Amino acid sequence: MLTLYYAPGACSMAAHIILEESGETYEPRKMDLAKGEQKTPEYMKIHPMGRVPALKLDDGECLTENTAILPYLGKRFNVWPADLKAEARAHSLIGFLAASVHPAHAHFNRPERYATDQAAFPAIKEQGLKSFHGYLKELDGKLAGKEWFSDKYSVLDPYGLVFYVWGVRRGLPMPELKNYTAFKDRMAKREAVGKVWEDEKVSI
Ligand SMILES: N[C@@H](CCC(=O)N[C@@H](CS)C(=O)NCC(=O)O)C(=O)O
Repeated sequence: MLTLYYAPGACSMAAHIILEESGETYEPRKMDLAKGEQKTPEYMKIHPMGRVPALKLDDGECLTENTAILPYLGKRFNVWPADLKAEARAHSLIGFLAASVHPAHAHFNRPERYATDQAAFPAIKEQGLKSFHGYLKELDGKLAGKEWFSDKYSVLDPYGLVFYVWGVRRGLPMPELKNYTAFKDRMAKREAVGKVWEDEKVSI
């Protein structure tokens, strides 16, 4: 059985939604990041960086990083593009979300990762939020005339949804992003998304 280590409202929400939609029985292990549960020696054996998500596989091996976990779940549960080029595009989007969009947000949320001098924090936060907002606009553009990020529903969609939620949480003018907002509305109608949002106390 798969075990998902996740935290409310975190980027692990993508894997959480996919597992809920899979219909397969899995073990959800909720972590309290504010209490530092991700930094306990026990958890650091599962995820050496002390982050979520982590996915424990049926044989006990642990996968970390959305860039690995999401393709794994997508292929296992048939929510991954089959076509060679579409698959390459999926990797491209996951890379963009994990390596650009998420770190931009981290500059706002975790400035202490980027400077020891606290006086630098306001500038780091301001630029991080600005970059994050710019990336959200790019995501809005990618959804123009499309229902989902790929040709059909895939793991890209729950992952894309995470950053919409964060945009709302940061008070960005998300309704201005028409395609992204319509996408969020489509996602919100999915039963598993409602279930996960209830569990993770997401209200947007
Ligand atoms: N590159 C990682 C990022 C994981 C990550 O930063 N997770 C955050 C939550 S969104 C976390 O666990 N933060 C806890 C901490 O930094 O202490 C991935 O995509 O899996």
